[in-house]
Amino acid sequence: MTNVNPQDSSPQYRLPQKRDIVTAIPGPKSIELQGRRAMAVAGGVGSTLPVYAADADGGVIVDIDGNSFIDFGSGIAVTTVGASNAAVGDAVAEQARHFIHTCFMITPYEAYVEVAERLNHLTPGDHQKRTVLFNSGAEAVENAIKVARLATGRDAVVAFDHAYHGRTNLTMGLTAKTMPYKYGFGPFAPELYRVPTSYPYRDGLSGPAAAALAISQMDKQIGADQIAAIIIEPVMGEGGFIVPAPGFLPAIAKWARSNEIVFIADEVQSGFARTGAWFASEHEDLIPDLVTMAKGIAGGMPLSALTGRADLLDAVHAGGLGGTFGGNPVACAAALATFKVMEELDLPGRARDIEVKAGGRLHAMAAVTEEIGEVRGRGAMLAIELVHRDSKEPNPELTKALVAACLAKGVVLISCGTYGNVIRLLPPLVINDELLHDGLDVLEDALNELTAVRGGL
Ligand code: PLZ
Repeated sequence: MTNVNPQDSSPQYRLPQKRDIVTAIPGPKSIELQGRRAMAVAGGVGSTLPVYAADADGGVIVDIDGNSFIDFGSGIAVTTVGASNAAVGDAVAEQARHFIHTCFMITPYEAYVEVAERLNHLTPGDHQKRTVLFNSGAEAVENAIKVARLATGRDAVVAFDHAYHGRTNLTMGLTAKTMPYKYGFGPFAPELYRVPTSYPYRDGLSGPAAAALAISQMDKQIGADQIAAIIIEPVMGEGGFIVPAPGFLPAIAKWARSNEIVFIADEVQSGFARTGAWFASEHEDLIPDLVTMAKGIAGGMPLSALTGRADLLDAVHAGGLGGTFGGNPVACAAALATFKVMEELDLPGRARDIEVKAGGRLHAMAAVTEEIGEVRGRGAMLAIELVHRDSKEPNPELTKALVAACLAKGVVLISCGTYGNVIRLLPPLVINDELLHDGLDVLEDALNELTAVRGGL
């Protein structure tokens, strides 16, 4: 397990931190398991990669055939402190030996209260805050909307183009992309509206100009005094790691405030050190009314949170918020250990360091690769948007081929984007530099090979 070295506060690893491919990919055991899976697991569940995990630590995932892959995905931005962090594992085991569940709504316990205290402190702004815990990102988002509607007495909720907020009925309605998330699963909840976001590479607009467009639509098409909440990811995740142009988010937040609309920052993917700050909202000094969190919060244990203005969260009647498993004690123990590791290893600082190192490499690749339309992101939430040569036409074919080529060479990469043409880098923040560079070498070679072979097509 990844441990903290007491001498120099660097991560220590249990598994060898190396890329090592010993079979064809997928290997025979993964192929066999894939056959069993097809007969047992619902066909609607996808898996990006055809290899089955046996072990993971620091920056590597080892599959059941003994192949060691460099992990550039962190299970979609979750295993920020490593997939088997020793401190998190110990906290989980210790809590499990005492009690795994009592239900906070029946017999409460300290760890839940302590996580709430920590989140009230860690999230942006020093106003009075309250926290409620759930199991998934979608559940946190769903409850943020419930709170905003009750507190404002209004119905309308605004989300943005390219948004991703989850797969439950309400959050599907907020998510922008139909395939695979929404297709055929409607009808969706009423009073959900969508307005344009800021996507500098594609809209060419300044932050204030993009905000003016969104605000005008909200004002004219919905009516400011009808809107309960505006929800946005400060760095849009599944939609393509889109960083809005400077000034966009503050302008939207300011308009929300002046119209008593609840401004919700969905930090499910961007939170917890990932972007080089505890929360991505901090990069533009945003103080959201409500913040939704999940993914990296508990070292891989399922936990999510909604933190925000005390007056909003306390407006809800007692018993109005909850759930059987929400704030499970084992998950809370994992979260407290995770926060400690993030502080001890200064993982926000490490994310900024990765931005310089990996971001620099990606910019160098972009300088010689016409298919890279843009390099963007914050901290260790980095991406390249792939296009066809001499145009901004999305290139999902190259994206798919690149993911497959990197996997075959031992690098786990995931794609995203409304147009399926964005490669995202989300390494665990405890990955060492050697592995980071080795993974980027593989990406660079694969990119060179594929763009040369394709002759720019
Ligand atoms: N809000 C910003 O990124 C989850 C989903 C992948 P859950 N993103 C990855 C997939 O295909 O299901 C996400 C997010 C933002 C909310 C969510 C939802 O979080 O924990 O998956 O419910």
